[in-house]
Amino acid sequence: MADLEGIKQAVVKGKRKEIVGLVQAAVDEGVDPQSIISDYMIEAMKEVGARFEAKKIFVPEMMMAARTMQEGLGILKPLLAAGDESQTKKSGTVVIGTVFGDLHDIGKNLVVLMLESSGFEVHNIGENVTPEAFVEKAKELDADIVGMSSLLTTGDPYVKATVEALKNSDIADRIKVICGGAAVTPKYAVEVCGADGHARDAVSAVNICREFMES
Ligand code: B1M
Repeated sequence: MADLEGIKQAVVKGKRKEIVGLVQAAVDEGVDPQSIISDYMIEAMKEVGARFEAKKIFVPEMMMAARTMQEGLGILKPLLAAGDESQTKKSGTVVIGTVFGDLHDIGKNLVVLMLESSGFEVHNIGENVTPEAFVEKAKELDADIVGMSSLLTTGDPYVKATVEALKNSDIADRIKVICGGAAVTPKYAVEVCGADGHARDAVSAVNICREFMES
């Protein structure tokens, strides 16, 4: 039987050598890759965050957990990308990055993966991205949507600055702006910063981007 709890514990404890075998075994037994991510790996990262907050672990352990999750995701990514075969035509162009000062990339990369597997053309411009770089890339690629991820509350001013830079640019009438990540609430993103939408997870990010393209 698939050891799903073992997958969660391998991420929590940063056991990189174990994760690949455990995830592969679960996949071979037919466990839904999306469930492995959402119900076990993301839950594991929440536990890692709680342990860090409680000072039971420190940055090196958090880093090992992140690397372990990324190794596990490496097995699952191709399966997710192949998942939605109904999406054959391009759904829209999205530029996405993590805001200035923030190096967290796991959640953003999951959003990228889900958008790509839903037919969007996605340009991942990385982490620690300045407001100006978001605007420049969106212009260069004639993007339909710009997405930003923010995990640190110290990133709030950069979320606001980025939304404002986009909304004050000459492409403001052509693009929609979406924010997400643990540090950003819907109220802050939409009411305070002026974004067009907020998504709490990768699946809702896809749904909101689809709504943007339909409107
Ligand atoms: Co950091 N870190 N970290 N960290 N880290 C958090 C975010 C923290 C909450 C931990 C804690 O204290 N409980 C805390 C922030 C506190 C705060 O600001 N209030 C924190 C801190 C303090 C820090 C440092 C400052 C620690 C230090 O150095 N003293 C430092 C900052 C570095 C920097 O960025 N400048 C730091 C460093 C790191 C590591 C490098 C060790 C590592 C990141 C590795 C990496 O990303 N490659 C790390 C990790 C792993 C975490 C936790 C444990 C896990 C983050 C994660 O990957 N979650 C995190 C605690 C937590 O989140 N519970 C924590 C899994 C991921 C799938 O979820 O990213 O939320 P998430 O993404 C979700 C949704 O949010 C949403 O969809 C995703 C999938 O469902 N989403 C979007 C995300 N982006 C979206 C964009 C969208 C839409 C939806 O539209 C565009």
